[in-house]
Amino acid sequence: MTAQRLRIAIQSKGRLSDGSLALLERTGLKFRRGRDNLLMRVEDMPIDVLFVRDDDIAHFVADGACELGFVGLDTLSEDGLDQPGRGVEVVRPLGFGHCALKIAVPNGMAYAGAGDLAGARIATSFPNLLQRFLDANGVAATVVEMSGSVEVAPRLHVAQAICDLVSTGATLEANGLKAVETVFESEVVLVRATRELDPDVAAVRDRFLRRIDGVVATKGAKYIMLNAPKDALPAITELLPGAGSPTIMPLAGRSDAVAVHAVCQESVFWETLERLKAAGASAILVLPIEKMML
Ligand code: PRT
Ligand code: ZN
Repeated sequence: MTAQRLRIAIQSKGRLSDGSLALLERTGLKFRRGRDNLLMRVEDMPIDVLFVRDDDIAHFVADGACELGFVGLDTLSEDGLDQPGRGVEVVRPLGFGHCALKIAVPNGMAYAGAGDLAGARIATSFPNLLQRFLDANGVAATVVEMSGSVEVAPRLHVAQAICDLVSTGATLEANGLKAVETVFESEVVLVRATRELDPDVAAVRDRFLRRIDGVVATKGAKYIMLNAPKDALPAITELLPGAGSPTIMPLAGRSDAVAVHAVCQESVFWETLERLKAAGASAILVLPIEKMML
């Protein structure tokens, strides 16, 4: 009997595929080259990566075709798979694929609030999320479902408003539309099957999840080293962005100053360094972090 393998579904072709692959590569797994369009095998762990359409990812996880998936929270919620008892649960956000589902109307249209949408036709590929927003705001409008090119609906007089994903806003602008309401904020999340797994597969899953935690946690994290006068230590520690308790070490031949080392979870800007310097810090070094296991 062949050993069972952990299966992870990611988007095959689209906005999420590059980010998903890049994240997998950063976990240090060795992928077998010559990947076809459907499957990629990991050489050093019993893991297969399945390339599928984003709409199928969460369903595959729920139905038993795979154990983990990288999927947009928008798609997961639109399909109702974010609800308890559907066989899927969100493990963690993955920090890419950010966008927002927004309602937009033609630039020339006056808009004072959600009430102005009463009686309107609103075109969208996310009918459930839109309907949930309309219900929550007590607005009776007609949801017109479109599978793509939603932004052209007002010009075609198919609808007066649209509800679509926005990232830069360039598409809305190019189509003479303005965003007026945010219906849902999304990013890519890691989902797992809630069913009980074979213990060996569960062990591989847990090992993989720890690696993903390490990769996502190190994104943007920096290691700061500096020297500080002892009496400036409280002020300097306060300035370190997103650091837990820093390590304080003696400096050879100095009784008035110490070395401070800290992992900063947030971005470290030049302004931060300038403030640290002004507070008395010297010899400030900021280093990238390659791997982290918490
Ligand atoms: O073939 P498959 O079914 O796998 O792909 P798809 O066509 O369904 O999805 P795809 O690849 O277009 O999008 C997948 C996911 O990417 C979405 O579910 C979101 O979670 C995420 N995402 C992030 C986006 C955007 N940003 C985005 N900007 N998805 C779509 N858009 C579109 C939007 O619909 C609009 O047409 O980009 C346009 C707006 O972009 P801006 O930059 O002009 O604002
Ligand atoms: Zn899709």
